[in-house]
Amino acid sequence: RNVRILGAPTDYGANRRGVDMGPSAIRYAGLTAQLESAGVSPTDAGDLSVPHHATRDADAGAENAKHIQEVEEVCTALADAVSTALADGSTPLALGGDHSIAIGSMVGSARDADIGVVWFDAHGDFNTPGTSPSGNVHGMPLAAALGIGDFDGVEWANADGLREENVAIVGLRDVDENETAAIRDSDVTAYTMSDIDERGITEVTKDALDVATSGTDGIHVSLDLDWLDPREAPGVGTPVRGGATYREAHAAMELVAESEAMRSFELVEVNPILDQHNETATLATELAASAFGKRIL
Ligand code: DIR
Ligand code: MN
Ligand code: MN
Ligand code: MN
Repeated sequence: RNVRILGAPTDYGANRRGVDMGPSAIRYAGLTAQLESAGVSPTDAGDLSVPHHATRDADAGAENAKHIQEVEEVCTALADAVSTALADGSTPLALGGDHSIAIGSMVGSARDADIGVVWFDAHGDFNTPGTSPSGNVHGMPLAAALGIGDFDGVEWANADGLREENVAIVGLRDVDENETAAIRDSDVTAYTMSDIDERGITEVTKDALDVATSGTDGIHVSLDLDWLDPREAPGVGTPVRGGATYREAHAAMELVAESEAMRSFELVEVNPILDQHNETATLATELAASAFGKRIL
């Protein structure tokens, strides 16, 4: 399969400088070589143009949805790039950047298809401007794509071909108070780290893939590197102890590959400034290889 790499070097959704260097860090860590070792043909389409911080008001946007205008610009461009890649027969691989870019990935992936989503993350990313304690849009992408709360009817943010019933979150361990209620009230399926402890990563990931593939044309896989334990992935803006291990993460990505359902993929929240020796970006490239089918034998 052909994979089209789309860099989205933005930090507007995270209010944290450095995550905008994620695409560079992931490329430098050897992404294309890893993808080739998985047997796919990568083409690097370069980076989307993201308005530079110096040219924008540092306090732009509402306090409860910081830099929402810039997030909209980046996501609109990414959605077009994702849907164009799919129309050309390629699998889009978006490189964040913070997790707000997932709005663009999902909108683009769901433009001409019914999709499911598997969301590997420590966090629920189910906030809205009305519930968010931080005002950072990277904590809102699932609610945005599903049109929840303030995002109801917000055209640029809603993923048309995505239904709550086909969304699975895997690895939850840090959920804001209002988010808990919103996730419970929704029809998304959420697996916490406790579920992984009890049932193992294989069973949980298989269930998540069933949720996402049931009645859909394919799935978007979103990998927030803070899903992993900070010992494995220290270079992220919001680390939370008790995450997935290196082996659990590879096992999950291998199941993603086995499902043969992946339509679009993204690696987000890599922040090389908070890292040592580009460890987290390197990990991201290895996990991408597993997700695209790399096997030892
Ligand atoms: C937090 C952090 N729940 C927020 N979210 C993150 O700002 O809404 N998501 N880091 O991955
Ligand atoms: Mn800012
Ligand atoms: Mn996230
Ligand atoms: Mn997260």
